[in-house]
Amino acid sequence: TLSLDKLNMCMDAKHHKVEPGPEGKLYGQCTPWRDNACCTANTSEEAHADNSYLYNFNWDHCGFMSKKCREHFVQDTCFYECSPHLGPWIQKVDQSWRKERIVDVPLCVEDCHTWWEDCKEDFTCKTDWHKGWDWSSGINKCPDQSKCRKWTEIYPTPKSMCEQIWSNSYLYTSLSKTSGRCVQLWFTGPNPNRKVAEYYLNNAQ
Ligand code: FOL
Repeated sequence: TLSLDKLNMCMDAKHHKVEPGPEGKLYGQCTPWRDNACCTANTSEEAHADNSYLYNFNWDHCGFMSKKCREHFVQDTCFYECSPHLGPWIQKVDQSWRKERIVDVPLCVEDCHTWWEDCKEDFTCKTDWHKGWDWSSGINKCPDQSKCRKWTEIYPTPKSMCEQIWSNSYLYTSLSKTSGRCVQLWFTGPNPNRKVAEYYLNNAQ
């Protein structure tokens, strides 16, 4: 039976399970979610592959993405696909590939800053990676009018990257991981984001 438990639910999107639950084995960087996850083991494995079947998304659209930068995108994919505690930020959308999305999830400052720092020597061509690609080859390529440029020209600040890259999935905050009021992409042990969801559910934004 489907529950409407905002503190423990999966969004209705492309690869999410209907309900969160234990997975036993999740792959690589997705292992922190294994006790309670919205992703399957298969999705967790695909989250680590280039041009994976999840979205056929090509990280290397402006030459090779560096390993340290890519690790953050893998972590973001694990977070997006596996998190069971995003209820307060789930909204309905009218998109061909998903019925629900996350909006303005308050991201911890450390996670946003290290992500941007580890990518700032890389290159990209677009601020919003959700739309406007040339998909004619099956994977996303930069459209003609969008030239590859230095990361820092496209995203001058960590805030601009974290908020714009997935069309406001994340809200930039200056909150630290220890505050308990921002979500963490990187964690070990029990999922710290449940308490964050609880806080925002009781203190509606
Ligand atoms: N990570 C986070 N944190 N939030 C997300 O929303 C998210 N979404 C994805 C991956 N990680 C995420 C999914 N990424 C297309 C492009 C990227 C993508 C999913 C789909 C895509 O097909 N774009 C088309 C438009 C499709 C449409 O809106 O109908 C394009 O024009 O490029």
